[in-house]
Amino acid sequence: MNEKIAKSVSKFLSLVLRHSPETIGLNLDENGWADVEELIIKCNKNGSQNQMTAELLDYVVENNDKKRFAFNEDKTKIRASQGHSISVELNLKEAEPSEFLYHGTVGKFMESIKLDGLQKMSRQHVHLSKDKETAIKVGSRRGAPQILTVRSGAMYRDGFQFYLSENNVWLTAEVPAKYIEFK
Ligand code: HQG
Repeated sequence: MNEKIAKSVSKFLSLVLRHSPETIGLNLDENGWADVEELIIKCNKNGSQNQMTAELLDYVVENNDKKRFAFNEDKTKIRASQGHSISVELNLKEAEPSEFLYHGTVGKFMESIKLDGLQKMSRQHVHLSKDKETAIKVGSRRGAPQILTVRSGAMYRDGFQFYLSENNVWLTAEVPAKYIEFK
């Protein structure tokens, strides 16, 4: 499989399964699931750069570096495991986080984060990572990464809820500034 094609398909799937299914006239149910056959037909009709096939979709779901997408049990449906800006009910598993989680961002957001804490911005949750390496990758998408340490254990004890997505991203509604270690 050509990795360049797989990456471009992953980006396209992120767009239609997380942010704007209407781009190709796709329907998502309230839990974020799209019908696989409908997705393939509509990708091919309406703008995916690559010819979409069941094999290509299988390959991307299986080999995606962050396991961004998942099939249901009988593989008739597909959805993104996290990262949505549209409102979907993922029935995420609530979980107890480790004492610290990490968030990768960039310098230009620091002043605002110091004031308002971490906010979900255009997504459904604030995204946190269990290790610094992952947070560095997340921050690097936008420039020189700045890594924030979140006192997730303290937040949890104070009643904040945390969720672990299917692909092991930690999610929460917000992180007030007092729980962030700025170094
Ligand atoms: C920042 C990717 C100003 C925040 C990644 C971030 C992740 C604030 C940006 C997933 C702020 C939002 C999510 C505040 C937060 N003031 N800026 N109060 N609070 N920010 O893309 O965490 O590859 O919505 O630091 O790997 O960067 O797409 O969130 O820089 O897991 O699968 O506002 O997206 O996954 O940006 O990334 P995003 P994120 P995929």
